Amino acid sequence: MDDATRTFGKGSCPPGPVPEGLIRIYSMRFCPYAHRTRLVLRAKGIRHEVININLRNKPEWYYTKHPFGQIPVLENSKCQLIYESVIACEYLDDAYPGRKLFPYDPYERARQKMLLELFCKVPHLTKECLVAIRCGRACADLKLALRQEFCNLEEILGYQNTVFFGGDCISMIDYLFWPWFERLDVYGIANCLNHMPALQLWTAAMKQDPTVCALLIDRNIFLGFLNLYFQNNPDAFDFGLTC
Ligand SMILES: N[C@@H](CCC(=O)N[C@@H](CS)C(=O)NCC(=O)O)C(=O)O
Repeated sequence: MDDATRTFGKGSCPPGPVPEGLIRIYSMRFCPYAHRTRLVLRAKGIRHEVININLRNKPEWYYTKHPFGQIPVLENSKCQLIYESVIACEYLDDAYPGRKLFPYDPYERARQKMLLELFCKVPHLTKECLVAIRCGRACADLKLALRQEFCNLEEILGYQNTVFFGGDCISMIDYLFWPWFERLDVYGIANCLNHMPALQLWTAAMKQDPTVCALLIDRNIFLGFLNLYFQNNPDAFDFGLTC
C-alpha cells in the first residue's frame, strides 16, 4: 500500500498482471484526481498496490491503460481497467464490502451527485490560479471566480446545518472534494476561504479524519514538487523520495 514509490517513465517495463486479491492504482503522488481514489481505497481498507506514473515522461505502455495516458486508473486481477476518478471511486464503493461511502438512499445519493456538479468549476479554477501565480500573472479575477464557487458551497453547508456535505458523518462527497481544499495553501490561494466559517469548520473536521490524515502531503515536499514541475523538470514527480 506504499504510495511513495518512484515513477515509471519512458523505457520502463510494464508491470505484470495484478495478483488475485489486490487492485492496482496508476497514480501520481501530487495529483488531486488520483488523491480522490487513494482516499477511497484507504477509507474502505482495500488492499492495493500503487504504480506511479511520470506524467512528463510517460511510459509508452501506459496508453494501453488509458487512451490519453491520464491518471488515475484502476486495474483489477481480471485485467479490467477503470478510469475517471469519480467513476473509479464509485466502482470501489460498489465492488468492495465494508463501509459504504455513497449513501444507500437513492435521493441522498442523487444529492451527492448534484453537489458534485456544483463543484465542477473548482478543479479548473484552482489550477488556473496556481498557473497564474507561478507565472507571475495577476489572478484577482480567477480568485474572485473561485471565491464565488466556494460561496455557493458555504451556503449549502449553512443551509444544511451539517459539518460534512453528506450530513454529520464524512462520506463520498467529502472525499471527492477534499484534494482541492488540501491544495489551497500550497497553491497560494488559501485566502479564498476567508470569511467562510462553515467551509473552514468542514476543513478542520476533514483534517481530523484518519484517512485524510494518513494521506496528507508534506507541505515542503509539495512545494518542492511544484518548483520543479513549473521548471518542466521530469524529476518533479519523484521529488522527496529517498530511495
Ligand atoms: N477527469 C479526469 C481528470 C484526470 C486528470 O486530469 N489527471 C491528470 C493529472 S492530475 C493527468 O493525468 N494529466 C496528464 C495528462 O493529461 O496527460 C479524472 O477525474 O480522473
